[in-house]
Amino acid sequence: MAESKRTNLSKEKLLHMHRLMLDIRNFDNKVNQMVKKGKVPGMTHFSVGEEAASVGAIAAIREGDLITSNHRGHGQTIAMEIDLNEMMAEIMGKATGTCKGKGGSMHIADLAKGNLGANGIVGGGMGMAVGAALTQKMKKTDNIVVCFFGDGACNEGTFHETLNMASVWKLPVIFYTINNLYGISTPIKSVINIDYNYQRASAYGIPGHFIEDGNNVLDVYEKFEEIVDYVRSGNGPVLVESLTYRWYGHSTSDPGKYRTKAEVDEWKKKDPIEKFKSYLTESGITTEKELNDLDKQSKEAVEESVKFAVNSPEPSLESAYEDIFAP
Ligand SMILES: Cc1ncc(C[n+]2csc(CCOP(=O)(O)OP(=O)(O)O)c2C)c(N)n1
Ligand SMILES: [Mg+2]
Repeated sequence: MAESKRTNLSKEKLLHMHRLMLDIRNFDNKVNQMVKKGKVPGMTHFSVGEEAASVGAIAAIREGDLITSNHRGHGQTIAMEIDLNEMMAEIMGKATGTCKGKGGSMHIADLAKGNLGANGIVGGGMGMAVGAALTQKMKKTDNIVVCFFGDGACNEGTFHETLNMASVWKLPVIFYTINNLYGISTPIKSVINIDYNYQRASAYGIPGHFIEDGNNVLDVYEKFEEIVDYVRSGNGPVLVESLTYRWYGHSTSDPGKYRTKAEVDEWKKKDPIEKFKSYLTESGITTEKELNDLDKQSKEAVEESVKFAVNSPEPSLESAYEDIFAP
C-alpha cells in the first residue's frame, strides 16, 4: 500500500535527513574496507543498521544544543554534520584529523558543531552530559544536551548516579539509549530483569519513552520533537530508548558468532534507509532517481574523504607533547 504524507517537514529537510543516513552507511562501509587494507589503527565500531536512531534524534535539536556519544559514535558524529574529510583523517590517525590524529574512531569530537565527543569508556559520556547540562542551566541558556549510549551502558553505576543527579537538579538532558539488543556478545535481556531500560525512568521520577521502531527515522524524529520541547521548557531530564540493530560485529575484531544468520537477515529486512526511501517515493515527496543521485553524491564525498586522509601527513613526533593537560 502506498504511504501517505505524514509530516510537515520540508522536502529539503527530509532529503537532508536521508542524505545523512546515506553518509553514515557509505562512510562506515568505506572505513570497513580501509580497516581490511590495514589503513586504520585501533578499534572501530560501525553504525550501519542504526542510522535512523541517530539521524531522527539529531534532526529534532537545533544549533547551540550539545551531544555526547559513545564508542559507536560515527552515526551521531556524521548526523552532527562533521566535515567527512577531517573525520576520515582522524580515523586514519592523520595530522589533519578532527583531533590531530590523536583520538581515532572512538574519540572524535567537534566542539564547534556541539559534539562534545565520542567516548571509549562505556557510560563515560553520561557524566559529561550532566556537566554540560548543568552549565546550560547555570548560564540560563535554553540549550539542551542529548546523551547517546547503548543498552549495555545502562548497567554501569554512572547511569544511576547521573540520572539521579540530573533529576534532582532538573537539568536539560535527554538520556538516549540506542538498544541494539547486545553489549558485545551479551544479550541485554539476559542482564536486566525488566523488558526495557526506559522503564527505569520511574525510579528517578522522570518520564521514560520508548521508540519501538528505531529504524523508522520519522518515528524517532517525532518522538524527539515532543521530548526536546519538554526538556527545553525547563521540565528536567527524560530517558528515552529506541530499538534497532547493528548489522556488523561489535567491532572490527568480532566475528559475531553469538547471533544467528537468520536473526541478522531478519533485521536487514528492516533496513532504515530502504524504509525511508519507500516512504519518500510512495508518498510522492521525491523520486527514486533523486534518491539515487543523493546516494551517488554521498559516495563521492566519502571517496573524497579517503583521498584527503590518505594524502594527509602523519602527526609529527613533537606533536605528541602538545595538547596535553598538565596541572
Ligand atoms: C567501563 C567499560 N567497561 C567495559 C568496556 C568494554 N566494552 C566496550 S563496548 C562494550 C559493550 C557496550 O554495549 P552497548 O552499551 O550496548 O553499546 P553497543 O556496542 O551495543 O553499541 C563493552 C563492555 C569499556 N569500554 N568500558
Ligand atoms: Mg548494545
